[in-house]
Amino acid sequence: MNITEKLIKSHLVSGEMKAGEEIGIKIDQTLTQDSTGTMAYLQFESMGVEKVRTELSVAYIDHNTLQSGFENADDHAYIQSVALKHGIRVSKPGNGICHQVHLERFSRPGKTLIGSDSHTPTCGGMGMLAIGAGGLDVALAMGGAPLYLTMPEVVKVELKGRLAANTSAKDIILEVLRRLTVKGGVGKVMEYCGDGVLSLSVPERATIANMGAELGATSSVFPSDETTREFLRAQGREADFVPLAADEGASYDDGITIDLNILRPLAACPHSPDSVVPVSELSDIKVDQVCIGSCTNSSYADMTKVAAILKGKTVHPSVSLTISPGSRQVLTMLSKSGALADMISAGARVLECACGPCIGMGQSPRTNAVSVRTFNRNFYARSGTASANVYLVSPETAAFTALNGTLTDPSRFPQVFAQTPDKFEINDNLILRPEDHPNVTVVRGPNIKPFPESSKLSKNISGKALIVCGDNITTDHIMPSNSKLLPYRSNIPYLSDYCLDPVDPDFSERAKKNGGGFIIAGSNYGQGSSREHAALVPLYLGIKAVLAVSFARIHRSNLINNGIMPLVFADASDKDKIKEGDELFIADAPGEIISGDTITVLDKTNGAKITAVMELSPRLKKVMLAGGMLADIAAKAEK
Ligand code: MIC
Ligand code: SF4
Repeated sequence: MNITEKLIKSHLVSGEMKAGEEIGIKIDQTLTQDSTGTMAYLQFESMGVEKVRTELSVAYIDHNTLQSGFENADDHAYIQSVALKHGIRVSKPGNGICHQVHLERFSRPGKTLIGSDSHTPTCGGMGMLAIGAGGLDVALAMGGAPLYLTMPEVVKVELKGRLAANTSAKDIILEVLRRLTVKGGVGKVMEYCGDGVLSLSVPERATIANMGAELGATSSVFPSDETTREFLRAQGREADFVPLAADEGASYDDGITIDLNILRPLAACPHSPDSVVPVSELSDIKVDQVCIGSCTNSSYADMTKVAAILKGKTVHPSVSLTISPGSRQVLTMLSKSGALADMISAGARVLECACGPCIGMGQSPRTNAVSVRTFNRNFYARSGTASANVYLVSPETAAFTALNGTLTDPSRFPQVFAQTPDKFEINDNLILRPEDHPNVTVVRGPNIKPFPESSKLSKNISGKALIVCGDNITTDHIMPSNSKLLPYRSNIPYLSDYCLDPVDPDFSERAKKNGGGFIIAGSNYGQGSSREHAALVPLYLGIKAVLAVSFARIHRSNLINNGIMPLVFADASDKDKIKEGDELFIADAPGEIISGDTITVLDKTNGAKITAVMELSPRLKKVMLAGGMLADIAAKAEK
């Protein structure tokens, strides 16, 4: 068996391990973050479970840390109290980005983890099966339910040789993205092997596993070896180590090989993580902003490389450089080692340990700016400035770029080395344990609004095609997130005014005027984040189905969980038959779901009969018919 099969087999509770079949796996650990967490906990509360049934559940507060009004602080107070009440640990704001802190303090090889954040696979760098999911799936797992998913195909990614000077783990995953694209990983787990893996530290492996999310992959997995043991020992957690490797001659569904020796620094160009070219081809581009951090590149190792590059120099006059260390552990160690002083002296603006600019919480660049970031997503308008051009690069490329003012290939410079400590600074005093807080009362400020409820699937469904979108529509398009909107993650009515705003600012009004309808889309609809709001808001607007060429995994589950039909064109060219404003009609949707896998959509405006596919397991058919997961649970409870 390969590693993925071993991890799945040891957690399998239902189904057969055949690619494409639905399987259920036991979940050992869960994580939530605050921007998806409020909804997840409201849903968890509605299930009536007293204490979580996982081995470990952690609620992180790391996204909405810009408290420009009472809203974010209300969310924090709600999350902290509701989590402690139900047996969940709380990582307070300032403690760091969920994925970095989880890797440092809680990740354990051989275990399963789901998180209400698409970059949860970061802990795949530690030999975990770590999967991003919608908040409702995480709420269910906290209640002890298995995670149901399609048995993935496993892709062998063989890394050969060693990285050249100032070439980075980030360049490895950018190379994978260049080859496979943002939809190349859908339905797959990327499993890394080869002698090249041996030379990568756990944080480097985590960078690669993190950005596997941009491939659309279910997860990414690394072996657990002596390097893993060393990392755990340095975190004071050697007892958590178990070895994990693929069997000799293990089989895989597909494979690619990357020769690290010839890999050169790469950059993802605007506006997609797969628009990858060598940095050396971009050297004429003048840069206005450089942002270093995010769950992809904010480890102590990354930060010490950046500090070494900046030491004794000054940031270019036209560049604003921000640095957000990934965790308080990283920040404390940078301050003790003097590396922080090197950054500050060079002119870096040091931000708190949080997601920050990655999700547009501050530091939106100026109009038409070029912003170079070590982050994982450069989707259109995500930075908060629609006209900005964002490039994704390694920490080495970012640091040299900040000094030079133009996109700079770091391999032209002498090698800089990361510091790899024998012992990390361990201080978990910002992680609250429920056993220390036995009598908590849940705090609900005025920003906490109930989530919209779905209703039983109607027999006949009619409505207008409200919008016809292109390929690769992200959840950042469907439900934008930035400093102005993130404070309203618990307020679906407010958010509904901004649905699909970057694609068409009139969409929301049109949807409201028509009492809902259909969304028509191209391939990979809903790529990117796990935010359930990209389904909850359309539900609130009365969207009955999304008819697309294909869907991203997490968003498809979120639609089903919320009773919205994810329909796939049987013939992709049929998409061109539907024009915005066409009247669409589905006769006897429940009957069609019960009897098969196809749904006929009639375009009443032009008479076209379009066949759409909706492959659902018997379990999901029930969910769809009931009108969503919570409705299905309620119906079962009534019985
Ligand atoms: C993101 O990077 O897009 C986010 C913000 O972390 C999201 C979660 C969210 O929208 O709250 C994700 O990746 O799932
Ligand atoms: Fe936070 Fe950005 Fe990572 Fe999302 S991708 S978890 S916003 S740092």
